[in-house]
Amino acid sequence: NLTLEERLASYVVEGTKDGLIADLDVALQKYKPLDIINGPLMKGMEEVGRLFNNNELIVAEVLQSAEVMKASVAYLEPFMEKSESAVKGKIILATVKGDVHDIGKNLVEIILSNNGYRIINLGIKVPPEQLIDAYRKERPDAIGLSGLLVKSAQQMIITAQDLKTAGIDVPIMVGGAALTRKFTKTRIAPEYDGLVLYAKDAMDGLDIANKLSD
Ligand code: B1M
Repeated sequence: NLTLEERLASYVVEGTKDGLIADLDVALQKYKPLDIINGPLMKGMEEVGRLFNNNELIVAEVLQSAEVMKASVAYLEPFMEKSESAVKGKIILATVKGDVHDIGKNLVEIILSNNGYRIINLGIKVPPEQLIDAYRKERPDAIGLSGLLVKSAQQMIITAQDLKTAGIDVPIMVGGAALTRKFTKTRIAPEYDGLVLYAKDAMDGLDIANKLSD
């Protein structure tokens, strides 16, 4: 017999939604929505990553796990705290060129938009040119880049260089499992004229956005 927390992780690992919503409802009596995501569901996703790494899961199975995670986030979203504040700023979000992972980025979008930010989400595999066009059209207060592949860290460096060449110097926030705290400005873009800030998770991203908008 599994505990609630173990069951929640196992929906993600098994890639099944049978019983998911009922258990999310139970979890909501006990935890805040974001703690359900960052706790048991994330634990399941880490296990998926481990199994995938060991060739014990195939891409199609990982996709099903991703579906469970997305369905959970969608279900929990309306229960998240929202601030009624005036718009604090406009932020463009993108997963960098060559990278399709978007669950983390979309979580960042939810947290930021629930807390007073207008988000322009450009989606996945976003090349620098598309970011530059979007910047010129939207004039955001910051650009957020997400990447989960090791090569995405390199892509962020290229992106920051291209933004600089285009004369852009708004703060850049970077995040995703490909990165660590070391990825501050000196690593990503020593020559970039604006700030480059690393966010370890979506709440950290909100803290950074709030500091920038103060
Ligand atoms: Co892929 N994948 N995947 N994958 N996948 C990883 C990243 C991997 C670590 C798994 C592994 O091998 N252990 C590995 C990367 C290895 C590496 O580069 N060293 C990997 C690989 C290899 C691949 C493929 C190459 C596999 C293949 O095709 N052979 C392929 C890549 C395709 C491509 O991008 N070109 C691939 C594909 C996929 C799926 C499509 C099947 C699916 C993604 C579905 C989707 O996103 N729509 C998938 C998944 C689900 C994963 C794992 C298992 C889980 C990722 C996830 O969603 N986590 C992952 C292993 C792992 O991370 N443990 C893995 C949950 C999410 C909430 O966390 O995105 O980290 P995360 O976001 C966090 C923080 O990082 C932060 O906030 C969130 C938490 O609050 N954050 C930000 C993220 N972005 C931020 C931006 C910010 C601020 C914070 O500001 C802008």
